[in-house]
This record gives sequence, C-alpha cells and structure tokens, in this order.
Amino acid sequence: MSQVLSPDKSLDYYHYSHLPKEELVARIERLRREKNAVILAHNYQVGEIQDLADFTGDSLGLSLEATKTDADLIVFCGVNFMAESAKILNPEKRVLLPHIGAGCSLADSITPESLDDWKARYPGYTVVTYINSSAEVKAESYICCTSANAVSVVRSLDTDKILFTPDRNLGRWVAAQVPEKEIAIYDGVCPTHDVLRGASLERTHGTYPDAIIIAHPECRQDVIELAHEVCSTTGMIKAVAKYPLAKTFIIATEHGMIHQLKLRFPDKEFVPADGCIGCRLHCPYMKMTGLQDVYFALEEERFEIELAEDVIEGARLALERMMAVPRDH
Ligand code: CIZ
Repeated sequence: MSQVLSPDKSLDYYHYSHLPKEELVARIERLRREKNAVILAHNYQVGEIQDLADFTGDSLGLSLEATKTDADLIVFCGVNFMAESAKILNPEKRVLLPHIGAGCSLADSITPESLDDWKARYPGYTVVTYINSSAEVKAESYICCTSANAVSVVRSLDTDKILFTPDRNLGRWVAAQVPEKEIAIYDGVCPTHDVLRGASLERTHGTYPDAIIIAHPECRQDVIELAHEVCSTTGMIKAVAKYPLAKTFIIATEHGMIHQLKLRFPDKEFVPADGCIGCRLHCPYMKMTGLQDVYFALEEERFEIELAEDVIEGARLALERMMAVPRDH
C-alpha cells in the first residue's frame, strides 16, 4: 500500500480537522461528485461515517457492491483487508483507505509463512480463509469465506478435510454446524469479540431478561451458547426482523452495529454486550476513520491500495470461489 504523502501535496491536517462537521460533509459531497467516487462503510464504522456512505454493510456485501460500481474511486471506510478485497475484485479501479492505521489484529495473526507451517501440519487439507486476512494469505488459500457464508462455503467443498484460518471462534462455530467434516482450526482471534465472556452476557441478560441475544460467530463458545441467534452483522438485521414482538435485543458484536440497527428499527431497544461493566465491544481500528480522513482521502487521493499482480490473481481466485456460494443468512 502506498503510504507516503508528497510534502507539496500535503494539506494542513490540523487546520482542516478543525472544520465544523457540516463544512467537512459539504466538502466531501462536492469531491465525491467531482471525482465520481463511491463511499463504502462497514457496519462497525462510527455513526457519522455510516450516515455519509453510499452503501453500508458487511465485508461480503461491500465486496459485492464494489464489483457493481461504475465509480472511478472507491473510498473504503473500514479496515485494510476490506479495502484490499475491493481492490482485488476491481483491479482496474483506484481504492482508497482513508486512515492508514486502520488495520486488523485478527488479519495480522496469520502470515503466508505461518500458513505454510499449518499446511505442512495438515497435508492434503483444503484451506478456507476468513476474509479478515491479508491479500497475500488469501492468495495462498483455496477459498475465502465471511461470517455471512462460512458454513455454506465449507459445506460446498468437495472434500472432508478443511484447514480453517485464522479465526478459531468462527472455525469452531462452523465445525459445529458441519460435523460431518474434519476441520483443523488455526489459532487466531478477534480480540474485540474474544474479550466477551458468557458470565458478562448473563449479567446483562439478568438486567434485560426478555431480551433476544444476537451474537457474532467471532465470539467465544460460552457466549454462543447463550445466544438466540448467531450471525454476521448483515444477518443481525434479518435476525431482528424475525422477532416482531420483541422490544429489546442484546447485541454481542462491535458496538458500531447498534447505529445501523437503530436506524432500521427505531422502535426497538438495542443493548450492547459488554466485556466489562460499561465497556462496549470496541474495535480501535474500525473507529479510527473520521470525516476529516474521508475528506483528505478524496482531496489527496490517499491512501491508495497497491498490490502485486500475482497476489491479486491468487486472492481473486479465492474470493471468486467464495462469491459463487450463496450466503448463510
Ligand atoms: O464480515 C465482516 O464484515 C465482518 C468482519 C463482520 C461482519 O459480520 O460484518
């Protein structure tokens, strides 16, 4: 990824970051039109970025949106592996990640070298890699999956031996749904989800005993066992719609999702599950991108995702195999 700003092009960040919100939004709107840009935002982004976006969703939905767009610039408000996926699927387009620091510790828990070690331990196993991974790791995998299609992806494979990487919680959830296959699971986690314990969720449920619990499959087993529904963020929107009589929902995923749920279901109450009293599940990387970063991204056309051609080729194959499989929910 190109990370260096040429000094003559650099804007005065301090000055511009103090512009009022309305002014920043107006500038973004003007640049979006002038540059024929589309703004995609993940469901975990801060509310004002979600509100600004042309499309919000999970990484599968946004990847699909990226393949349909006729925009010249894709501004991906999310974390780097998501912007990389948009680039892989649209190599002829320019894809920008507004904040250079927006990484993912789960994606960084696996490298091509560590994947090679696991492949050596499990010869003949087919590698299924969660989309939360670098382009280089995707390129070394047979197929990708997201939390919205992981079960269907594993079921679709014409093999009984799977090496699932890198999220062990999602891997365990998939293995429970597909017991007929032998699934070896890599040892990575999303720290934002993994911090939540069943005991904390029970405490919250004690305060809201009638609430429906919806959990992300990146959560630990003790959390999953308490949940009424387990699904991706997009699946959560469909899950709430399944309970028209329920008033309150406890949401066990990154708290940005609650903004999206409140927009869609203004009459319902959404309670964030918390890892410790009063602390919502918070991904620091997802929350790095602010309006000023989107403005700078459009103005200076930074930070552009650049990937080697062979990496794009390999990773695209793994993503395209995934996209041929229908979603779980
Ligand atoms: O697949 C994604 O976008 C992630 C990381 C979570 C979700 O369920 O949206």
